[in-house]
Amino acid sequence: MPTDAVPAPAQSSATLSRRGFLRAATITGGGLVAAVVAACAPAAQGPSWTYGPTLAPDGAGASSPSPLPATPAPSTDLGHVMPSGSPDYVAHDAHALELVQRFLGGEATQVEGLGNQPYGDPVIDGGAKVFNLTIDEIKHRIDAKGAALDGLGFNGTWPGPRIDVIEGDRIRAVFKNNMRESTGIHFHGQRVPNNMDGVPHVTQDPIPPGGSFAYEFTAEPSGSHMYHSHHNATDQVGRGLLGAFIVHPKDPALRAERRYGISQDIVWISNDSFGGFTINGRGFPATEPIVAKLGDRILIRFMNEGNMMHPWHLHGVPMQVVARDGHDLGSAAFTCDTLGVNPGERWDVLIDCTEPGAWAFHCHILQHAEGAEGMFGMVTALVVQDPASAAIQRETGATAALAAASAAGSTALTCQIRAT
Ligand SMILES: [Cu+2]
Repeated sequence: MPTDAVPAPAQSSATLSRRGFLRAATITGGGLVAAVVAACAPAAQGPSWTYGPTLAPDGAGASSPSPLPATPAPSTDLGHVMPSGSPDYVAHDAHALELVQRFLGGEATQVEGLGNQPYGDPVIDGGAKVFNLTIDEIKHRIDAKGAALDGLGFNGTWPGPRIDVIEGDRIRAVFKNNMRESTGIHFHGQRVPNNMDGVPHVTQDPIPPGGSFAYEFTAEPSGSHMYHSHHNATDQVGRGLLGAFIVHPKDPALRAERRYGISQDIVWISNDSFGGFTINGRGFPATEPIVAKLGDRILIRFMNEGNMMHPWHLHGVPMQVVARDGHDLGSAAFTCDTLGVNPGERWDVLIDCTEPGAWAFHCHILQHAEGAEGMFGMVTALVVQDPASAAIQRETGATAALAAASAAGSTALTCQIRAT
């Protein structure tokens, strides 16, 4: 690869991409909720994320115990408000199950306006890579059922397009303000000339409605960075004026796909303002799952564009933290299962997908992730498929015969879940 070429974000080598996973889940139909991976190993016991069946291999006559946890008996301390068997508990379980079904049913692909899509090839002009971006008032959906919000977007999406460049590239980013209010755009983490810093009344005049501004600078340092509004920012960033600006190292050997052998390069931008608690502009159950193959190593670039710290917790496998704010941690790299990401910070983590299953991946401030109506907001899942095993299909109700749908073409098992 020539050193001035922008590497495309690494694609999943999994048989099913994230979207493919959801499509497969969606097209199964007939009462199926989703096809969930070759993760259904007998050892994988637990609640609905990693349900473990006790099934006949052909699925015929299979009768598995419900993988959903039994309604927990309330303890006698501290005034539980939902005593066992109460209507509140029944309603909670029904809501919680419905939300998981919506997630597994592919809601992420059913809501228009997915952000974070690669910008693509820029125009080259006088040695500069030119990125043309509009700043628009948009209607944005956090999930499929909530009302469309009066959001803001770059090129019509929240987050805006993912921009990938090479360290040392000359960048010209031209923003056309189509909003009815002024703005200014800051490239967060980049060493820009002072007059390109994007702070209205400090380094430039505001970009008025109908106006444009070209930010020109040399892309450095490398790493995970962002671009966002720096004007009326609580409102403008909170409503969607945020995006990822990835600067790949000039030395190809240092780029993530070669250095770490990753199969996916994933941007994860959190926000917690106008649209509630979101990952890449979406709240559970419309968040995108991460789908990988057993043995894959993936890279996640956490970016916090919100106003609160969010401790991201991954079940099943640890995270290796290799960079902060674009700066390599070197020998200070560390391993954890919960990583707090403060507003403005970016953290790069590697995940070795060594354990098959559907692993919950969520903010561990519980008010940001789960409540009396079930999970919401900052929740997704890392789905690790084992191509050598059978694919699993999941069903609510106990009557429908499930078709084999193994991505690997091997014998399908079926998981049945009793509807609550
Ligand atoms: Cu949080």
